[in-house]
Amino acid sequence: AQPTLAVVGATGSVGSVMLELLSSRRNHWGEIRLVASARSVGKSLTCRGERLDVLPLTAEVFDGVDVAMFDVPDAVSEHWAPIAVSRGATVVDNSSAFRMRPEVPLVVPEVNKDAVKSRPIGIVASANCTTAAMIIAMAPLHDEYGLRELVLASYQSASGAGQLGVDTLHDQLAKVAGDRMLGSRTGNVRQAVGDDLGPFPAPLALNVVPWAGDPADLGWSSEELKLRNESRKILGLPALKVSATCVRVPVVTGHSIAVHAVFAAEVTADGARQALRNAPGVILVDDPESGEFPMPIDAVGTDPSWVGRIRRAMDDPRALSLFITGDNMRKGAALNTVQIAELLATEIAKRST
Ligand code: 11C
Repeated sequence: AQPTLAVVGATGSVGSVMLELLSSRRNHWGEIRLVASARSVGKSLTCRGERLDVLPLTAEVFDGVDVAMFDVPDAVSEHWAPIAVSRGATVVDNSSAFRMRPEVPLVVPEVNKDAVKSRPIGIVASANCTTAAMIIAMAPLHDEYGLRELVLASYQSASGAGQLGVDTLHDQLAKVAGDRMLGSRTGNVRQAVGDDLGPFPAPLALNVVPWAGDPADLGWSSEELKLRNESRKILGLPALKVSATCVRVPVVTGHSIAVHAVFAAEVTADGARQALRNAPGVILVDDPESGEFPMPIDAVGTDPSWVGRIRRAMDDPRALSLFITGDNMRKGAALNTVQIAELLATEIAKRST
């Protein structure tokens, strides 16, 4: 029999991309159970062409479940993932609750898929959206040149902050549309947007906001520390130097990262392109003279990390500058989680033959 899958957080914005992926990728699953908080009960959603009722999050819902994908807030994962495990499921969690625990593998399948094999507490963590998009491109460059340091600036879209982020951006864009004075010395964007900033600390329309996540140590944001800590763990480089500035931009979907990477060996732009050309999960889009750059408007709805603007640093033969864009709802969230769940399904299928 094919394994049973639970999707916890099925009614959320990442949950809905998970259902799309489960409906369009090669099927690994027998029964699929859609699970959400009590307020979503009574709803039904389509998955694999079938209408399924949303079930409430209870311990019993995990009975008979082989793999449970979670996309819920950290505190919900923290509470419910161990309960799902106690009922016999292996959990693939997309929150940040377990990512840095030593006994939990943190997996981006294109980079470290073998890490899923050791999961002593039955939980596998899926990486942060910005980290996942970036690390897929940096891993092949690390294999080629030996990565020593990353200096990063992210350009993160509104959907990273959930449906409320997307709705807030659209509402603000409607408020500022047509007023050609806005953003100039005489037009006040804050006034036009009003006080309701949704999940953002400042207006996002006609602006960039150098803050994503929660306050962490010494002035860093949680999102910036995730990029550092998760990159180190996924690449197995505990001493990797990482300095990130995370910025929210008025883009609906698609997180981008400007990367300055320093390596142990000397690099060339052509060598880097060669290393990336056949790398899993990467698409090389690097022909600026014909207007080909990685951009969120093109990457949205696609699976790979789009990589381009590859240059050797003018002042350091061991450093590269490049730009990466990926769909934060797909590789950054739903797709990475689904890919990990599929690795587990394949393992279960092998075990039962
Ligand atoms: C954002 N990256 O764009 C965040 C959302 O650690 O999975 C995802 C947070 C995470 O706001």
